[in-house]
Formats: sequence, C-alpha cells, structure tokens
Amino acid sequence: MKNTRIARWAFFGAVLISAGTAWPHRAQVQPAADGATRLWYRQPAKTWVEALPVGNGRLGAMVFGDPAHERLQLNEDSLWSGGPQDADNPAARDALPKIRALLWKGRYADAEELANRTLICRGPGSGRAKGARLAYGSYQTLGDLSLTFAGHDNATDYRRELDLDSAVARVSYRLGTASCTREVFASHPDEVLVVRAACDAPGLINVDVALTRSEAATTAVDETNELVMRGRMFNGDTQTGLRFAAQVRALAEGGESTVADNNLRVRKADSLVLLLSAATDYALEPPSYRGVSPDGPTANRIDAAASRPYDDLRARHITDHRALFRRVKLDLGQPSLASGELRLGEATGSADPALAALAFNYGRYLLIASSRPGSLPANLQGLWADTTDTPWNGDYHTNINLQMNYWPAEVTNLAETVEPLTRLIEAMQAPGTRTARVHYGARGWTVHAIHNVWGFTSPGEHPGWGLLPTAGAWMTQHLWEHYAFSLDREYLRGVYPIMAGAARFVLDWLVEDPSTGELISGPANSPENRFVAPDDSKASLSMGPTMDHEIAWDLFTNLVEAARVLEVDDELTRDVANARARLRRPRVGADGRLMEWAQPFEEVEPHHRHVSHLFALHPGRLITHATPELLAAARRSLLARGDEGTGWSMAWKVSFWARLRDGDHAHGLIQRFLRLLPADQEERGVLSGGGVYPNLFSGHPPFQIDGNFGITAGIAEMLLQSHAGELHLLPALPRAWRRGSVSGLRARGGFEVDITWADGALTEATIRSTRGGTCRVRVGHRVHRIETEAGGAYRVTG
Ligand code: FUC
Repeated sequence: MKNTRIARWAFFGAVLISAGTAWPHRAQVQPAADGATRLWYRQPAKTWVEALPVGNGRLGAMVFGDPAHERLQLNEDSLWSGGPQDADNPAARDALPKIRALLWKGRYADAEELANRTLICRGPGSGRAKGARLAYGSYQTLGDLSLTFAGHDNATDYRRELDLDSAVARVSYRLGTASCTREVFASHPDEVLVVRAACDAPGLINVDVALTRSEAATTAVDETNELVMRGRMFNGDTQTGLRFAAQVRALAEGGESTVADNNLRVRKADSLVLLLSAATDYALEPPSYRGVSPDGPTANRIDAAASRPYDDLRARHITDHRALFRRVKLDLGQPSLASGELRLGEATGSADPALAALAFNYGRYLLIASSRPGSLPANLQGLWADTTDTPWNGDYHTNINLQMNYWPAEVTNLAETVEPLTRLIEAMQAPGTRTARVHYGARGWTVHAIHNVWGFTSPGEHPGWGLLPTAGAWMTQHLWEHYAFSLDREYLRGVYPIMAGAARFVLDWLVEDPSTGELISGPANSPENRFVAPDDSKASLSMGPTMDHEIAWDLFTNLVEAARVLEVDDELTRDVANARARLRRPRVGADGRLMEWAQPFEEVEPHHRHVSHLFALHPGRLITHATPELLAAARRSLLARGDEGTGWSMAWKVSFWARLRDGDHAHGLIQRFLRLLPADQEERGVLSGGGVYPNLFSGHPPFQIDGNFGITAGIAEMLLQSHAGELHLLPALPRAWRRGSVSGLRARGGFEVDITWADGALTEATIRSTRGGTCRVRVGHRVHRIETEAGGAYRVTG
C-alpha cells in the first residue's frame, strides 16, 4: 500500500516536471503583439484557479467561460461575516513585565506559557484561520451568476482570454456556421459588472439566468423583472450581521424576456446584456454595519448604467482602466516559441522572458482590479474568493502579506490604488489606540499580525505568530513611501499624525536591554519562525527579534524626515531621534549570517518561508551598499534560507536579490515562482513550495494574491531602485533579459523613468521630473548628478 502511494506521487511529479507533456490543465498563454498582456486558453475553466478574474476594486467576478453553462463567481469587497468586537486582553498589562523578566532569565518555555494565557487576544481570535462563524469573521463569496445557454453544447473553435490591457474577459466559439462571443468586465466608472453575449446569426441567445448563494441569501424576481438577491451575514453564530444585496437586469436585443422559477429567461434573442450591481451596509469609519438596506445603491447603479448603450459602458470602462494600466510598459522580448505561446509547467518554471513580463503586467492588472479609491484594500485574495471559509479568512495579514500587496503600487505608477490602504490604516487608529493602552499601557496605536474589516488590532490567538506589536509601525512605511514617491506635502501632513502615533507606541514599547543599554523590542516573535531555546524548548518569543528594531529604525528615520519636510520640531521628534541612536542595530553572527534574534539561536526550521530579519534590506533601507558588512551577512542569510518557499516567499526573495544586485539569482526565483501548480485540489499537496495556477494566480498554496503583487514589485526592483538616495538604473538585470525596455516606472523624489537596454547594458534612459530638484542617477559604477526642473525631461545614455 505504501509503495503504491509513493509511486502515485512520483507519477504526478513526473507529469508536472516534464516540459511539453500534455498536462490536462496546461495554461496556454499567448501575449498580444504589443506585449505580454493576454492570457488565453483553448478550454473553459473547470476549476476556480483556471477561471479569469475581473474587478473594479469593489465588485469582482471569476469568469469560467463554458459555452453552455457560464459561471461567474461573484465578489463584493466588504462582504464579511463577523462584526466589531473588543478582544483586547486586560490581563496583558500586568503580565508584560513578568514575561520580560522570565525571558531575561532565559526561561523561554515559562514565558511563552504565561504569554499564551495573558498577552494574546481575548476569545478565539481568528479561530485558527477559521473565523467565519466567529466575531472575527471571514471574507466570503457573494455567490454565482449562472447562465445556461440552450443549444450551445457543441461549440467548436473555442477560445477564452483575459486581455489585461482592456480588462475584458472574452469567450468566443462557433455554433455550426455562427460565431458567438461573450464579454465580461467590471466597470469602475459605472460601478456594475457587465456581461454581453451575442451570436452573428439571429435568435441564438436562449438563456436562463440565475443568481444564487450557498447560504444566508434569498433571490426573488422583483416587479421590474430583475433578479434581486438579499441576505444577512453571520456575526458570531447568529445571522444578524452585515446586510447585502445584488441585482441583475437583462437587456435583450430581439426575442423575448420572461421570468420563470426565480430565473430570468431570454428566448430567441440576438444579443443580451446583463448588468449586475451589489452593495452591503458596511462602513469603514468606524468599522461597523449600519443596519440599513443596501437596495438603494444597487438599484441606482443599475438604473444609471442601463441608460447607456453597451458600447458606451465598454468604452468608458476601457478608457478608465487604460488610464492606469498603460502608464507602464515592459518589453522583455517576444516569446521564444514561434507560435507565440508561453509555456508554464517545467520543474523550475519557464525561462521565457515574455512570461515574466506577463506576470509583471498581471500584478498591475490585479491591483487595479482589486484596489481603487473608495474600495477596501486588496485582501489576502485581492478581491476574489469562492467560498464562505476563505483561507485565513481572506483577511489582512500584517506580518508581510498586506504590505506586499502594495509593494508594486508606487513604483509601477499606480499610486491611486494606495488610497484604500491609507483609509484602512486611518481606521486602525481608534481600535489600535485602545489595544496599545490596554495591552501595554502605551501611548499611540498599533496592530498585530492580523486585521479584518471590523478593526481587529489585538494580538492573534497564539503568541508564536500573533504577538507582533510592530506591525502598525510597519504599516506606516506605506504612508511615508506614498510621500517619498510623490513629494505630496499635503498628503504627508494628513498622515503625519498616524506616523507620530505609531512612533509614540514604539517609543513606549521598546525597553532597555540591561546587558547592553540598547533599546530593544520584546516579548515578540520573528514572524513566524521558532528557535531552539537554551532551556531546550522550541520557542517563538524572545527579547530582541531583529525585525522589530529594523522596523523601528525605518519608522523613526521616516518620521525624522517627515518632520523636516513639515517643519515640525518638538518633543516627539527629539525623542525619536534619541531613541533611534540607542536602538539595537542588526548584528552579524559568528556564522556570518545576519542574526534573526538578539541571541545566536538555532532555527527550528532553517528554510522558513519568512525572512523577517532582512526587512532592513527590503522593504527597509537600513542595509544598502553603504553597509557592506551587513549586506554580506544578509546575502549569507538568504543563501542559508534557500530559494524554495511559498509563492509570496519566493516573490520577496526576488526583491532581496535585486537589492543585492544579483539579477541572475533574482531571475532564478522568478522561474521558480512561475512553476505550474496543479489546478485540482487533490494534487495540491504534491508540491511543497509555491507556484502559479493555470490562471497565473500565485499559490502559497492555496491561492494567495500577495505573490502576484510581490513578483511585480520584484521585477520592478530589478530594473530600477531609488531607496538609497539615488536612482539606480538596471541594478539587477539578469543575463536572460538581453534586451528590453521599460517606461513609466516611478522613483522616489518625484521622478518617472524610461529605460532601454541591449546586451545587458543601458542604451538610454529618460528621467522626467515632476517636482524639480537634484537627481542622482547611478549607471553601474558611475553616478550622474542632474539638477532638474519640474516638468523637465533628461536623457541619460549608457
Ligand atoms: C502569514 C504566513 C503564512 C500565510 C498567512 C496568510 O502568516 O506565514 O504562510 O501566508 O500569512
């Protein structure tokens, strides 16, 4: 029996790694002539990770594309179960000095045991990532829009695609001599999901339209022959939580429309347009449900959209999308196969540069689709989740994942997508201030490892991962970066109090290490790694995890710079400057690696997916080429950690290697990242590491969108860096990208950059200055100094 099992696993491995073998779910991905902006397939999606995502920030759909049985799995970004709660733990404050004392004495197991009883949240927290029926809640599917097309079973010449440049999902096929097409898009300007089905022979659109949800909803046909689904979410174990509504209107050309069995029925039409809108009664400030019916907004949006012809809706959508998407263009060369197809599926991924460009574009597409002004930020799955128990509740993990989602935003010229994140951080203030006070008796505010739409800022339910008091400080890096790229002083003035609150918290949280006099953090974990403690326990908590000090340095440095810009000079800025000078700095251990903890502990898992102590290398800026010893130690740490990991872990390592200026190593990680993961659930466990699904969604596994965003950020980091006071052009160009160009990337200091290269060297770059000022540009070992004027463009040659 045992042998059979091993043989079977080996078989799956062989299928997966043999290039060119007919893998049943092989993605056939072909770039358009104008660059890597199209995913296309010869079969409809059978599983969710083959379906194609569309979204307008708030409203999303996964398009399966079956000719006869179309399924659009729907999402609305505030559709959460659960509700606001006070999970702060009054026992924490008294226990804190006792736990510190135990840790100073080396009694790790005792400290952890006490922390487990006192320092974590009250109640079940996130329910070990199963919070759907708890107050914590879970992000959930809105349901399915199902279209059953009579007579469309024997389709030929089938093709489905997602065009990233127009943000339209398309299906095309033939029925005998007739050509049929389907288009789906989620419009941001008109706030509706739009579906159009048409054939070029009359009367072929015979379709039943149903709107369903597996729980907590009912669908009815209203007096105007529209489908209306209404429901209420569980908040804890009763169904008295968030209210939601979705509405569908059918506009048929020709034929007749009726209703039957709660379905819309269209017969003998030439074409059909469906408009879908959805809303909830969620409010972000303060996090709550309002207790009002969301029918009004859904109906108004449908009415407004229905007053426009389809072509107008489509044109408005495409114009809106392209205004963002077309700001950046990346050309890494044409696909290597003569057919133009891109191949996924080899053991180490694909070496095709065009596939890397497609992954880069996909991350930008997904960010535009899942994070728009007025929406909620992209969650662990962006906007797309197909169940009521989304992995890890589809929440906002703040020990890497939420941050990674926004790494590509500034550099790839999508700064508008940061607005939802800024508002979420603002909304953390009230609960995060209470948590800081109740747990630690500290000023300011914080959040820990997990956050939801209901303002959960307490530590998670296990200290090993949940006790991360510096996560709030980390979040403020995004506020600073938004300023650093734009030099928008008004924005900085608005967010400065949030940065100041995070700094006050960190000042109160740090304690003096009695043996060195340095300021250190603790008790806290180094996400989510464990070490072998001197008392032989496997421990998570210690005094002095390196990442915390790196985050504190980052915040203090950003705050001092922000204060200078805003001409603030007060007690806080002085305290911060003093504390920064006393802060423990990253150290190199006897083995040459950067120490993850204050003591030279051995890791329980040396290849752990988190590489938290390298925060200072990326996304921080404490470790640069100006600190060569630390840089060398970071490199050793990375080599020891290895390249394998979850999707997001590999994506992060691309940025690390880019900052180490090792393009080939970064490229190897992109190849790993682009390994094809099997689409169906049974086979998911076979691969230990991450990869991508047939729809290019990043796999932890399971699907987690941070990897998609992280890979885009990593590729940008290979082409342009600006964290160390200069614009570094092509800092980590791999040999595999022999020639190419990128345009529209942004750099800190208010610059926009176009770069062209050939044979591994810069041909030409153009730097556009939006604010004027000195621009230092590094090309290899040479640094040029350019005095720029706002609106000026400057040419740099290799
Ligand atoms: C972090 C990671 C896990 C997972 C979870 C959602 O805590 O350690 O791997 O990605 O977030």
